[in-house]
Amino acid sequence: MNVKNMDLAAERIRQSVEKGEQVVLYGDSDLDGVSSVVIIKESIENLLSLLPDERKKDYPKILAYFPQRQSEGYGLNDKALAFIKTQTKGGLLITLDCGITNYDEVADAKQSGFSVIIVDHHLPIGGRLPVADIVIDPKQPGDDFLFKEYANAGLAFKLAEEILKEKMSPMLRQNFLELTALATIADMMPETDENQTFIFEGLADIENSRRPAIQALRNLLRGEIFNSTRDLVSKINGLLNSSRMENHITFAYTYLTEPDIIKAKKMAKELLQEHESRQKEVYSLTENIKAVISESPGTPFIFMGSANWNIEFLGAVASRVSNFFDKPVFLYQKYDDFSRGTVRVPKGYDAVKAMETCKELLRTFGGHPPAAGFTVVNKNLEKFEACLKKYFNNLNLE
Ligand SMILES: [Mn+2]
Repeated sequence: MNVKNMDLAAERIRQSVEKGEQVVLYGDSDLDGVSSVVIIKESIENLLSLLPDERKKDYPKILAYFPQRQSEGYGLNDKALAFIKTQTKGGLLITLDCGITNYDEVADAKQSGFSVIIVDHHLPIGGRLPVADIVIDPKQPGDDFLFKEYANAGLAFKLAEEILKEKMSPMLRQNFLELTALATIADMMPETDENQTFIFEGLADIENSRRPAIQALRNLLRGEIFNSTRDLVSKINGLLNSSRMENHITFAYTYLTEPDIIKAKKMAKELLQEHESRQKEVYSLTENIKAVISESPGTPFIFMGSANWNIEFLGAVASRVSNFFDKPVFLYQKYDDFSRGTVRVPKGYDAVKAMETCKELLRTFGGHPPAAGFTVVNKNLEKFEACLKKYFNNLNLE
């Protein structure tokens, strides 16, 4: 018993390797998406390495694409597809950590000659699925597999196991599990069932990681004292949380797939510097918001935004503010016509459910109960706030 369609997707991916078909890996740009892309890319490369030499050379290079959150939003989008079409005429498009709500875009990709596999762990809206060839999502209707709370990297790992079967060496398995553990923690998935195993096994030997990127970070952090492997992991995850992109590729992806330890060490230093300046931004914004909120206590939730705030930092800020006041927090960056926001809520609340009650007012929304995001046209901002107020007031009465 496995998550639905794992076997079908693995078979389809093995076929594409057999045929020398172009593969496009389209991942969300956070650590979970990036780790998922790395795992599938390296699984395919592993299969390729077993092919005879004369066949290897005509194999098209795997294309990876990550949408930039600020300019492209979340998930598949038209601009991205247009770019991908300039790079390749059809092939196998695999979305990772996104795609499950991209109805139009998936249909468009299909029409343009792509086969589409969706690997996503987000909730399909109203149970409706895009017209992909194969959908892996434990939350899709008809998936009877009991555990549903995998990070997307957990799904990618299970798919890698199906793709490679006995060809997966213990070393490669350990290598993939490391990324799966980091992503499961970064995505704040519940640490139960198989997630617990992934984290336990993935972190067991992280100090001796074979991946140059992880080695380089461990090296760079030698001077720091960590009370536990968990502390080390939060630091590593924080450093990998860079928003730098080049040619539709995240820096985290370039870094994690860098085979050369010398180059990886240089990149690790850049990550550390970036992280430090990001920390400063997050700290000052958090303190500003705390000061404003303390002047008006008593509200059931916090809803704030500004054109001067950078969405990039708002997730981290919202987490801190939510922890501090023990209240649901909605923070957004205001653009010309619409705003993009991020939500963090304390235990017992459900950010997605809250927004579902206001969905007519929103352009997009999605995520997980503790952490979610939305876009809303600016003329609906006040109505959205009022709608949330009603929801949270009613909730507190229960
Ligand atoms: Mn995810």
